[in-house]
Parts: sequence; C-alpha cells; structure tokens
Amino acid sequence: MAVQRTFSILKPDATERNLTGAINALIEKAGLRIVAQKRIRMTREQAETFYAVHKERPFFGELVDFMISGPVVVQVLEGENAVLKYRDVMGATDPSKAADGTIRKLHAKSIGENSVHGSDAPETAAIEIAQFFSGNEIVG
Ligand code: DAT
Ligand code: MG
Repeated sequence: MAVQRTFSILKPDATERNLTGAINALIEKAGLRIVAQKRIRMTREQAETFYAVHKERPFFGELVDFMISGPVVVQVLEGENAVLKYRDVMGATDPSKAADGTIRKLHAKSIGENSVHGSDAPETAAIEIAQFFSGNEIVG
C-alpha cells in the first residue's frame, strides 16, 4: 500500500472543548503526519457543498448548522493507507458503537456532534482536500 493523503476536520464540538491537541496526538500516535492544517469558520455554502452527498438525508440541515456553529480545523493527513487508517483512528460514526481508544469513543458527544470527519475513499479525499487547500499549503 502506497503513501496516501486523506482529509480531516476537527469539528466545532472538538474546537469548543479545546481538544485540537488531544486529537492531533491520537492522529500522530497512529503514524499519520499532519501535512497541512488551518483553523477556519466554514461558510454555510462551504458546508452545504462539502456534505452535498447527504442533502436528501433528514439530518442535513442540522449537520450544516452544526458545522458552521463554531471554528473547525481542516487538515491533510499523510501516511501508509491513510484513508482507512484514519477511519480506524476515528471510530464509528455513532460514538456508542465506536471501538475503545478511538477519537469518537473518547471524545464525541453524539452521532451528530462526533468530533471529526475523515474521507471515505482516496477519490473523495482528493476532492475534499482541493475544496480547502491549494497545493502550496500542503507540505509533505
Ligand atoms: P462519517 O462522518 O462517519 O463519514 P457519514 O458520512 O455517514 O458519517 O455522515 C456524515 C455526518 O453526518 C456524520 O459525521 C454526522 C452526521 N450524521 C450521520 N448520520 C446521522 C444521524 N443518523 N443523525 C444525525 N447526524 C448524522
Ligand atoms: Mg462520511
């Protein structure tokens, strides 16, 4: 498996509780390298575009409102098998189903306010990275 990149967001429930460092420690301990990172406030349009795949789901409005409710930290993570590795580090979407030691088990508040986003495939990772970072902001 080659070195891959994946896209990560530390969501508003995580920044609000000052968990950026705690979550980054779990990311780095798993062998993933943070090769780009910035703290931003998403616009409603950015959040709607980012989660467009979920626009027909009943929770879409709530999800967008949550993502713009406070600052987020957007990141590019790099490493062997980074996409699946980060999904493992994150844990299941619903924190009550997440494995011990995962970010969501340790920190998520609920299925909606679940602390982190990670891309689900290399193809979506590339699209998501390009939505938030230009090439010269990523330093591998
Ligand atoms: P993941 O973030 O694990 O990739 P997803 O892509 O299925 O999960 O959903 C995107 C986000 O939408 C998820 O992180 C939180 C929210 N969400 C998903 N299912 C939900 C539900 N049943 N109720 C409320 N929010 C939900
Ligand atoms: Mg997803």
